[in-house]
Amino acid sequence: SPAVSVPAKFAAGGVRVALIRQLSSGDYFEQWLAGAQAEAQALKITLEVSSGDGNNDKQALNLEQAVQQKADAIIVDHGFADTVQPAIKKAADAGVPLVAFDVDPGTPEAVALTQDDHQIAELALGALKADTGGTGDVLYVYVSGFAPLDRRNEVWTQFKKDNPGIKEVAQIGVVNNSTASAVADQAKAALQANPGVKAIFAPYDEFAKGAAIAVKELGLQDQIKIYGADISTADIGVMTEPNSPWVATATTDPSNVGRIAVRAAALLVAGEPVGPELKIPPALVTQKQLRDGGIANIEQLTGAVPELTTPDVARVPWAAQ
Ligand code: SR1
Repeated sequence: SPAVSVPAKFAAGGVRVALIRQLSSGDYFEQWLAGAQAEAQALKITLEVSSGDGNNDKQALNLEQAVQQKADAIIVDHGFADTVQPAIKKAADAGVPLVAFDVDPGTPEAVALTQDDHQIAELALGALKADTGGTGDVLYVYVSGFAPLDRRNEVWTQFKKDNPGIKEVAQIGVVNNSTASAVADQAKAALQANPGVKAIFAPYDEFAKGAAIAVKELGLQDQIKIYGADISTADIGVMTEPNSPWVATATTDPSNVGRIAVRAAALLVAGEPVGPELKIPPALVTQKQLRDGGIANIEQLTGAVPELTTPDVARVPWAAQ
């Protein structure tokens, strides 16, 4: 049974949390939202969701509206520092509790929630190094400005210095409402221009999916392997299909991270302590592990890799265990 009684405002179902998103399309963001919604329902929180759909000014406006509408707490999900930080500051000045996921809030008053992006890149690149022996032409997929991708890029930059046999022959990347197909088009062109590529570092699942489409369409599955980030049931399908080039991904459980964001917001509303930073560790998931384990979906994966579930992070003391 719960360690403390349910705060009255939660018991009455009177808590409103605004979730202010930069992006909403794609497996990662859909799973994250599903987790946030499930946790909100469990805690009797009304989650008011908006998305900028890639329009950063729209996201900032949504954030300002949430302050005006007196949300009990605000979760900012992704975004660019220059557009969201002024609105985050207004929210903090108004005393609204804040959780910032995958964006630098620019103020210590907001809880900064991240996945361990450095470890995500290190795990994926460790697999790439093991398979390539630390030499060979590599295609890199990256878009700057997204905090998690920028952190993964720091690791890639150091990795290239530490492994001079690795040559980045091209960098591609786009983030939009159809990232995978846009990256597939770019990857096809890059691979045709660089016929010696033997690995693709694509640390976002939409990037990895796009890269896999390109490799398959060019018939290069025997030559090129893909090292990605993130996971979904659809991604597991891509990784395990016959002759798939996507051999490893470093990932959290996205829905678990969405749950944590809502728990952290709930704790702030209740005046309970939450660390200034919450960093969720990833695990490396390989194609071999998925195939050998007969793992076909996220539920089976989290059963096989229980560390992807982190119930002690931002645990809510009044919630049923
Ligand atoms: C466009 S940023 C995409 C990344 O955000 C989250 O951190 C996911 O891990 C994804 O790779």
